[in-house]
Order: sequence, then structure tokens, then C-alpha cells
Amino acid sequence: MEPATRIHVFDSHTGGEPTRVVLEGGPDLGSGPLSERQTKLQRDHAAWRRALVCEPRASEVLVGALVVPPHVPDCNLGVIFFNNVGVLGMCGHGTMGVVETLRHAGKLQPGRLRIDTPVGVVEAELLEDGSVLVINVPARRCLRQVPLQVPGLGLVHGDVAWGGNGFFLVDDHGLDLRREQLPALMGAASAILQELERQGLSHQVGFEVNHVELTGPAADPANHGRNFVLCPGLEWDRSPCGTGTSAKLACLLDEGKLAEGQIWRQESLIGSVFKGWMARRDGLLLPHIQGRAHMTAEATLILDPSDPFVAGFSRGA
Ligand code: PYC
Repeated sequence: MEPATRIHVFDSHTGGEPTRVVLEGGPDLGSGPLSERQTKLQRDHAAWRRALVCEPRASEVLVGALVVPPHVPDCNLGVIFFNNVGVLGMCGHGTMGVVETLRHAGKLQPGRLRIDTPVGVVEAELLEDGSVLVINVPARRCLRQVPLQVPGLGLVHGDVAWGGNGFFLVDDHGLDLRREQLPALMGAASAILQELERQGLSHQVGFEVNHVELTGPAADPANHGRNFVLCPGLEWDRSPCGTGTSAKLACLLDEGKLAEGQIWRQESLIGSVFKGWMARRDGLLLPHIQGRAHMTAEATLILDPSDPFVAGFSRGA
């Protein structure tokens, strides 16, 4: 009988959104650029991905982070993020989870880390108060107030923005961003996502617009806004979503509603908060996102080849 594969994982959550980090023992993806290795993970290792972040060893909300040697020479590490249906370009809450995991494992190098990702280099630093600052790839708003007729919801308008993933940000959804409204929020955001796919909006902007961000007023007056983010695998982000907050900052700045360096406190559906601001470097607008991750578990996953569900299962791919 073939022996079981064992994979050591580090679990954390950032503002309620879980991350599962693999520091070693991932599939061999070669040593090419991170975007190439991301493609290999997506194409050749779907079973490994699902085994890590889907049932029966996980729940579909989990985001995985595979730490690999970087390709960009001055980076300290490389990371490929993935979820229940595939790979992600970047992940803000996940980057905070990676930094907290490295600290927990005694592997965090002092100072600011440069992290190679499939969508560019990001920086991250563990701050004295235990929070993590992520300096994301440049964010931008690409399309403003695109009208979208959504079956069952009606006409909404959305900004299309890049924040390391592609977002459709809708303010005129007419829903309360409260936990009790979760079924209605899921229904509305899924219908928007489906309509975006049907209309092929991604082709217009050159990146996948596969995250829907419903935005609205904050519940806590200390914060500036609240969001509900639906990810491509139809899971909602419990955190304020680092890449979603980056996309929101890009829209606010473009709209003249936020100045460079001005702080925006973004609240999630469960009330967790990321602090964000935009700062310019070499002419590029870089989102700065600050939040805190906490370790929840260290475990060894067992992938028993005789298990009919060794490759995991999900509602998606
Ligand atoms: O924090 O960027 C983020 C994120 C993306 C998907 C889930 N979380």
C-alpha cells in the first residue's frame, strides 16, 4: 500500500478570515517566475490545492498560502495564494497570516520583507504592536460606475478596480451590510458575479474581475466604511479584504474623496478593521494596509491514498 503524504500546515486568522500556510513540502513548481509557478499549481496540482483548503480537511473559506523561494533576486520569499476554486493573484489578509506564521515558526527576518507574488512584489513588516503592514502592488480604478442589470436585483453601478485581484465595487445595492442580512448579501453578490461573467467584463480590462465588493457606511463611527466581499469560489471574506481595501482606496483617490496619506479605516461584515492609506513611490500609488493576524493551529494533514476523498471536494473546481 502507498504511504500517506503528510503536510505540515500553520493556520491563522486575520480579522476573522483564515489562512493556511505551507512553509515546506509543497508540490515541485520549478524555479521560474511566480506567475509561471502559479499556472503550474492551478493546472497540475488541483488535487493538492483542494486537499489543503477544501472539505474534509478544511472549510471552503480557507485561503492557502504556499511559501516558495523567490524568483525576483532581492526578495526574501515568494508566496502563491489559492482558495477552494483556484489561485489568487495576491491576498492581503493572507500576507498578514504569512508574516505572523513566520514569526510563530521563528523564521521571520527582522525589518521589512520583500515578497515575490504572481502579480508583483509586495512588502510586509511586523510592527511593534503585533500588527502587520502590507505594502501592496499598485492599485488603480479602471472603469467608473459601469451599469449592470442584474436578474433579481435590478440595475446597479460598479467601479472596476485592481488591487492585486480584480474587483467590481457596488455602492447602490440597496442592502444593509449587516450579518443578519448574509443570505441577501450572498444572493446579490453572487448574482452580480454571474452577470459580470456572462457579460465578459474581464475582457475589457485585461484582468479577471472575479471579486464583488458591496460597500456602504461603517457601523462603528470610528471607521470610514464597511464592505462585503464575495470571492471567486463563492465564499465571503470575513476580514475587510486587503486587496479589496486596496481597490477601494484606488477608487476613493480617483474620485477625489481621499488624499494621498489620508487614513481610511475599512470595516468588514463582522466588524474587523484594516487601516489603509495610499502613498506614492516612483510615481506609483501603493496601497498600505495594516491589520493583525493570530495563530489558530499547527497541524499535520494526512493524505491517505486509500481515502476516496484524499483530493478533497468543493462546490467549485
Ligand atoms: O485579503 O486580499 C485579501 C483577500 C482576498 C481573498 C480573500 N482575502
